[in-house]
Amino acid sequence: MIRNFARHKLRKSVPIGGLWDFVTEPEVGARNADGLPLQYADRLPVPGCWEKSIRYARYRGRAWYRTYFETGPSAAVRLWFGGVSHTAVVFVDGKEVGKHIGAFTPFSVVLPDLPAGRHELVIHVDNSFDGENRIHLPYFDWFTYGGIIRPVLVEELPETYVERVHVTTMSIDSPARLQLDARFSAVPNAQDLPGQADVEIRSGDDVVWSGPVNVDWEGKQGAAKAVVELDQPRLWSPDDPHLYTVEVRIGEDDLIDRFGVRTVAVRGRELLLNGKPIKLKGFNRHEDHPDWGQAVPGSLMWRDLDIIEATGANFIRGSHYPNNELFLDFLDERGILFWEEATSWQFSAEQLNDPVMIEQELTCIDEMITAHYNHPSIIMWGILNECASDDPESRPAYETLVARIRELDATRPVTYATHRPLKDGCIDLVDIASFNWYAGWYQEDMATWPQWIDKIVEWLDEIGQGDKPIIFSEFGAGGIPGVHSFERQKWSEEYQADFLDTALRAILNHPRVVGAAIWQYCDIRTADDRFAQRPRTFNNKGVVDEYRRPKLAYEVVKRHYGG
Ligand code: ADA
Repeated sequence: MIRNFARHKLRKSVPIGGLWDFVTEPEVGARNADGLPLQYADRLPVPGCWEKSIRYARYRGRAWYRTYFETGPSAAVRLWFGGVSHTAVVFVDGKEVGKHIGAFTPFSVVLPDLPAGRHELVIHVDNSFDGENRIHLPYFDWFTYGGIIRPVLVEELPETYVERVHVTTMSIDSPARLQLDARFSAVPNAQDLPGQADVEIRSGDDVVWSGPVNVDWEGKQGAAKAVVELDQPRLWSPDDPHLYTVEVRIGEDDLIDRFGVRTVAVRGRELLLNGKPIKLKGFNRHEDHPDWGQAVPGSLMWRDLDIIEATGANFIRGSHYPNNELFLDFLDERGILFWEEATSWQFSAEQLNDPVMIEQELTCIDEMITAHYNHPSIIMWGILNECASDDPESRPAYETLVARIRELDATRPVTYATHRPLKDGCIDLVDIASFNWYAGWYQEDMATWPQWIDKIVEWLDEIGQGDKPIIFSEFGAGGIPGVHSFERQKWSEEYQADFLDTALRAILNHPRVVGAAIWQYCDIRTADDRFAQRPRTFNNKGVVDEYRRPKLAYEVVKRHYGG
């Protein structure tokens, strides 16, 4: 399962997962003239994380994957990668054809004039912490796996093809107004650049809008824009997560995507969905499981959503990176609201002043928003989790990243999770003030929750930022599965349950707070270096453990969230 609907009727698009040849860098023997290995010691599943094969359970570094694919006659071949962790160099028939930094965003390589036939595909994958990568670092409080962690596709393209289509809801009253923005490309020696593309919008099987749209070409890049009016739109919402389909055809190529007709907005202290205030009750969720690492299969994603929804939650924060698009498809279908953020974790002001790292963050933002724009479940974009937002030296980085998000998407609110309340210096740049706070775990006593919320709210008012929605984007306590204590000591399931009971009562009942995201949904593996503060080398703040077995806290959350 790659996506939960067909993306094409015309374009040939073939998944090439399966067992690929594999060899780690130190095991490479003889190489060819281009430096590629001649022999591969092993075979590993793709998608997958190599740490989930016992031989490579503790391997960190560089490794080679190889497979073969067949193509028919076409003007170009596109290789699409859903995510390679965390750096990939791509070789086709021995030649380097592409490179990508960042584990969690899709990228592709287009090869014009690749002859029909059998081709060798080699990927040099790197999860080490040296080299050019600046956005996956060894101190993060989650484990950075190695491997081709998301699916791979081989696509055959004609001379002109659809790159993407973005659909924006401009207004929802009948007739709803939608803005359509489609982008096209042509291969370098394309003869004919069609002046029109055809668009069809469907609700279920009914075509509700169709028409030709004009395509303007600049060189080999084409763009088409149109305003679409829909009578009696069926709005997307958690109660009725209705999805429309948009199909774009140009010449012999097509692309199908799904969208929801809905608006998200901030009005003063309120967060509005379709013009009505919403309250977010949710969890932070990492993509991780002891058996699959970050290459979480679709069936587990679906089960995670069962477990989350059964608490009464309506919201997930995808901490701390862009999520697998299949998961986003599921959120769209189930009507669960989502905060998606670009990859980051506790960067210092010095790191935020490194132009290479900012470039990599910008690429991550570009790829995330371009690919995920149409998902109605995404109701806000996030950046820079717990970075040095209190240091004036960091401000330019916040300004640059927020500006890029607004340039790519003017419709969704922007936020970042700060753990520096009372001294943060960038909240004026974003639409929602989001706080990570751990009163009763890292700070003081859990009984101080109500006072802390008041203090944070007063401080926001004092700095002139009080007219914004407030989210508690993280709060949680470690509960080691199976550890019980009459004394309700830290690390026991009882302490964790008490903590969440106290924090949720304070957060959900506070009139100024519109959202809560518990840290966290499930226990996750963390970086080895964190062993001293993280028993089992896990972040143990999940309300279910790493195998999704409930802890005492799960029922407590359910009572608060109304499940
Ligand atoms: C931070 C961070 C999380 C996690 C959490 C914790 O708030 O954003 O990724 O590390 O703390 O468990 O301490």
